[in-house]
Amino acid sequence: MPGMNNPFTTDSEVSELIRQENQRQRDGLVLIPSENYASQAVLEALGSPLNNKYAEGYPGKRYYSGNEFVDQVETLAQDRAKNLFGVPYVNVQPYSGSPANLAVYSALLEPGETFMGLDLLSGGHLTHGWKASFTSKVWNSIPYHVLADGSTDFEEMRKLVLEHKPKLIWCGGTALPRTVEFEKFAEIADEVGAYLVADISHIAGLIVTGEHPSPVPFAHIITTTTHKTLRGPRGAMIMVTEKGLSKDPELGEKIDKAIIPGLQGGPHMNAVAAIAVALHEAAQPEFKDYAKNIVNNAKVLAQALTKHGFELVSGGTDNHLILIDLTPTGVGRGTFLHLALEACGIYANKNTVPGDKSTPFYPSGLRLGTPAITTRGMGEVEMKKIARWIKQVADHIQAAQLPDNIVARLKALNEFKDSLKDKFYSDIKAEVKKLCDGFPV
Ligand code: DSN
Repeated sequence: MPGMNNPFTTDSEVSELIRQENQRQRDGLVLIPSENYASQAVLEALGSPLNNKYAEGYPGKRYYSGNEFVDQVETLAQDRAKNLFGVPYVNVQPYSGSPANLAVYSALLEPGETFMGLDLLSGGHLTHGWKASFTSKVWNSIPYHVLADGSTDFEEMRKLVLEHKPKLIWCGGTALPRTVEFEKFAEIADEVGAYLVADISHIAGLIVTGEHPSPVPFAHIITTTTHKTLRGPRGAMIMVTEKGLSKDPELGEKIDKAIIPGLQGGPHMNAVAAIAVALHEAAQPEFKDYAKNIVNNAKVLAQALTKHGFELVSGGTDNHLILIDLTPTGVGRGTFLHLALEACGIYANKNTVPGDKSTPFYPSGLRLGTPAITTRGMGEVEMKKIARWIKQVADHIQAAQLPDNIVARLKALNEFKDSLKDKFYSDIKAEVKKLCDGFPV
């Protein structure tokens, strides 16, 4: 079967690009906290003939024929998710996280109704109501924020909730280094009878292993992608809890209808099968060790970075993710550091920090995480090495500052990109590759 190790031969151009991307993933340090290495079994399910099947509808109720086996695949994925998360209802068909979140809006709100979500600049997701997202154009978005130390500003949030009486409140985000306090969110949401929806995309793998508290007793609905700490294929799930069903016994059917015929056509049955495989893997005892190691590695990396003088949002981490605030060395420097690290084969991403004085395109922070390098088996020694490289690179680019003027910014960025051809970067890249060779994917 064609896979990452045996690219197909009928299209040499695409096949060669896949080979090169595979090599990049092996030779570099993937520190982007939302990326991971899915298992060969997951990749094979994705590349299987299930790709060829149309299965609009749900098991036992499809619009096309020939569903004997895909029905069983989808039921298996549903049952595994229900058991692993402890929920009575799940939909495994969303194409990815954004469509899953859109389906929740469409199941719960009429256009124009009010909802709340964490502001993007505070670490929320685009679909939690960012001004450029479709979600804030169709529904009325009221953002809440985090404080300078990275914790949720519950005082502000409660005030806004009581004032605007949102019908839906999102909790969770994409750049939160600390534990999400689901119980506190639930207390406030319950005061106004709002639906609490937990987006656990980043931490799903930590939740199923007990490394992060579960939102199940507190939220009505839970959405998650399946490719981050859960280490499955790109895809998503929407779950309804017992609490959700007691609020509205038809919530499950409403979500199902929001997905199809509301938003999507045929589910990607190859992805549904790969989700089933990933859920099976996540239920194994080894996955518990994996999740524990993710968190331990993140803590060690955070401590090492702090020792090197970096300022971390919230001062550290409780999970898989670290957010470095580069503001003390200049506003908007995340872009420069992320590019310089990329030149060394170290992949992290530029990110806004709470109260960022810059923009999402030129943010002042760097977001990094340990799920992918932990999959490779790296541990404390490697975390310390990685922290040293990040320090070396940050010191090397100290002079790079973001000009205020937009035209000057582009010029500065282009000059900076040119400077990355320097031997300083290729030397570190060679050392990074040497380390990676010791931890095969
Ligand atoms: N793009 C994802 C992340 O990196 O966190 C969220 O959708």
